[in-house]
Amino acid sequence: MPRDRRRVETDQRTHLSVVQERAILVGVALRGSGHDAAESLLELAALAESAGATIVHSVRQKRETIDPKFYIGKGKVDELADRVKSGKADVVIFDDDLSPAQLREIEEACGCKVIDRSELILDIFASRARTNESRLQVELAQLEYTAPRLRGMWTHLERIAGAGGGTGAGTVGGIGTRGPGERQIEIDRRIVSRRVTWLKRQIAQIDRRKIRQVRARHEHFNVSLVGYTNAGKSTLMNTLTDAGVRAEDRLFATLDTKTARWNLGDGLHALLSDTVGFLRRLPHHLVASFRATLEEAIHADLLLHVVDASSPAAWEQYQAVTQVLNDLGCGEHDTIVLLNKMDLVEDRSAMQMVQRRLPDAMAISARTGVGISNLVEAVRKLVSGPPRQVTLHTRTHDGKAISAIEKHAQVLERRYLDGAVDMDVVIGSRILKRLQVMHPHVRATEPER
Ligand SMILES: Nc1nc2c(ncn2[C@@H]2O[C@H](COP(=O)(O)OP(=O)(O)OP(=O)(O)O)[C@@H](O)[C@H]2O)c(=O)[nH]1
Ligand SMILES: [Mg+2]
Repeated sequence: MPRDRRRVETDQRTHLSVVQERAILVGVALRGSGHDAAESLLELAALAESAGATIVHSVRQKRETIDPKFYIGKGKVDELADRVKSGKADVVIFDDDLSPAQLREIEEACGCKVIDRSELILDIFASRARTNESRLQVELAQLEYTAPRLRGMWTHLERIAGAGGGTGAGTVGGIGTRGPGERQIEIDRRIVSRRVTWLKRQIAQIDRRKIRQVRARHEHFNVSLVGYTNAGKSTLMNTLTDAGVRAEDRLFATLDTKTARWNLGDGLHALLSDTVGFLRRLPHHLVASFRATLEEAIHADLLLHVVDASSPAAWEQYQAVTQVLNDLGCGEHDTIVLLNKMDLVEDRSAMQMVQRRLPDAMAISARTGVGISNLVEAVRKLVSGPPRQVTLHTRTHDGKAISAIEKHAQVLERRYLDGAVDMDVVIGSRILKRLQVMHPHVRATEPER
């Protein structure tokens, strides 16, 4: 397996199985912080399991302030060390981001690897990245997060390297060591910064190509699926198109965008793109690196914001996604909110609360197809644009233009004169624009009275 190649060289072993790590999770509820630590810890558990860990224990602590040295305080760290021993844990995962010094102190006290929330998320992305584009994006995010922590993390890195660390994005030495951090022990930090510069240049090139690709589709109506990870975006993509994308019950199943034609009936269509999912407190380096991947959403004519209505945290997830969309500069885009997984909703009252706050949201199930025809109808209206009454002028021998007009418009009256035909029609304003792109000689004027 390529991801173990470096370890084999350093350890002189012939093969290594993928480590199924035993993890202890730690969450801190800071008084007045306003974030729900219990809910957040559940999400951390889902993330850790998505990364391949087995959770042996979760620790939650209420605090007034954080401890500068140990984050959770010396007493709690000692308790944690006992838990590590008794649970035979390999890794402790914190739900917050720790300083390099805190990581080192806690590792020392617990005698095992300690990683924080951002490192875990970056690690999941590293293990999921399949295309060259997403690999470069993840590596950049990892280097930018890790590099500033390098000085303080020297011993931390040495210890991981001693245990046989990985060699780059996509490599593995257990959770949190798939990053490029380990190989920097023996390398000058200047090399890291050179690599960062190189990665940024590569990504900028990809960005430019992507922007060209996205712009080339401007004559179509572009729709992007956005939403919290695991909300059902890819499942909906498969229901609406024959894209056949991967949909799975795990976080961040999709890292690469895919675009497919969505036939809306009666000759209308849109291009539909699946995108990477969002998460609360997503490391901002990751969002910055994945900007190109989110280019589809940035330039879309319409966003379909998919919400998992069966989740008790549906409203918080909706807000987290809205926040990231605002940060990306697409908060003002036309958006239809889709309350998905209606077939799973048990707690109607929680869902009704969301519906009261979002009265225009449409209830659907990507799995059973409930509500999909209403969605298609709503999108058809947007693709057509608001109806206008106009007079279209063309030649009687231009059968193609005439049949296109007859197909997409409601013809009220026609007048023939000297080989020309004038047609009074009602037509969607967007369809009219597209019709004129396809048939440039068709003129439109205000209706003759
Ligand atoms: N019961 C039910 N399950 C659904 C529905 N939509 C999606 N799912 C399930 O939810 C899980 C996640 O679905 P995906 O389509 O992979 O979610 P996603 O939003 O693409 O997730 P990421 O790519 O990880 O961001 C899968 O197990 C789907 O089968 C639905 O309407 N009903
Ligand atoms: Mg997906």
